[in-house]
Amino acid sequence: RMVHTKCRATKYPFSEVTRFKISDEQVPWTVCVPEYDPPEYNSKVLMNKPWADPPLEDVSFKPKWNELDGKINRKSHTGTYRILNERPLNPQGRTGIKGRGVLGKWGPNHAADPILTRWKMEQDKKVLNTTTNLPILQFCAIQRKDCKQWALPGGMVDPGEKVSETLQREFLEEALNSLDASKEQAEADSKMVRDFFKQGVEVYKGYVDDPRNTDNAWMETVAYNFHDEDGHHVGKFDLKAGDDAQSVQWMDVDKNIDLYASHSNFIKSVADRLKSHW
Ligand code: RP5
Ligand code: MG
Ligand code: MG
Repeated sequence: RMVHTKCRATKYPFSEVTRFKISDEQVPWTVCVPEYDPPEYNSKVLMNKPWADPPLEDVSFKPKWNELDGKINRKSHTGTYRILNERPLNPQGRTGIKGRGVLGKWGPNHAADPILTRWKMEQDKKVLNTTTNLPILQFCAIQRKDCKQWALPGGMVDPGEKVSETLQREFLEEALNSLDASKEQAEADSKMVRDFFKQGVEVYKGYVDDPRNTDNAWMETVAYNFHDEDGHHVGKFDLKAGDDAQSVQWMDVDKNIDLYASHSNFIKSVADRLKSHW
């Protein structure tokens, strides 16, 4: 298993907080690091937000760790996480910062990522990479408004929501701008998406190396591939960025693409599965 790196970058996102520096070897909790003294950061943005947990000190807050807590899923895809001093511990190890940063939930924060793919075509033929001689896959990428990085059009699973619903909703919001579309357009798009998303394949379920992760709060996701083999379905959609996305495009799949968090690892699984150029 690879050690997380994106959530150890010096500066914590949307803050002036500097993470405590640790080496790769010092990441696992099982390795003793007596000098480890990370700063605590809890963003004020989370105060009184209905989608966010209360502060841990709040006496009325009694989270059920490692369980389905009402409508909030506090179970981890990675197995049972540890609780130390009444705080959930990041299953991947140290991040150089404690608290929950800007994440809404203590412990796992569940997301879902749709990976829509089609073949790169020219004059009705698949385009091959000149080095590997393998067909080039394209995936639907969005540019995040928050950090300007390219990413999958994923998002958080709402309390009580099914992952299959999150995948469709986030794709509609971020890549088809459903929140600003006319009622007619939004209905037509959601019907197309509902039909096309029937044939999804799970390619990843687990921890995400997200820059927002902390020692006590982290992202997890379920990523599904929805592949348009003949390019006649989503491959033809009129993409339009919306909500958290400022741009959207079909991006060529290649090992050198620099994506948000660990998204390129998920895309690699799709490239393997469809035997495309990587
Ligand atoms: C990543 O953050 C997940 O893989 C998903 O793409 C995303 C969800 O967060 P928001 O897009 O809602 O900020 O860790
Ligand atoms: Mg979103
Ligand atoms: Mg999003």
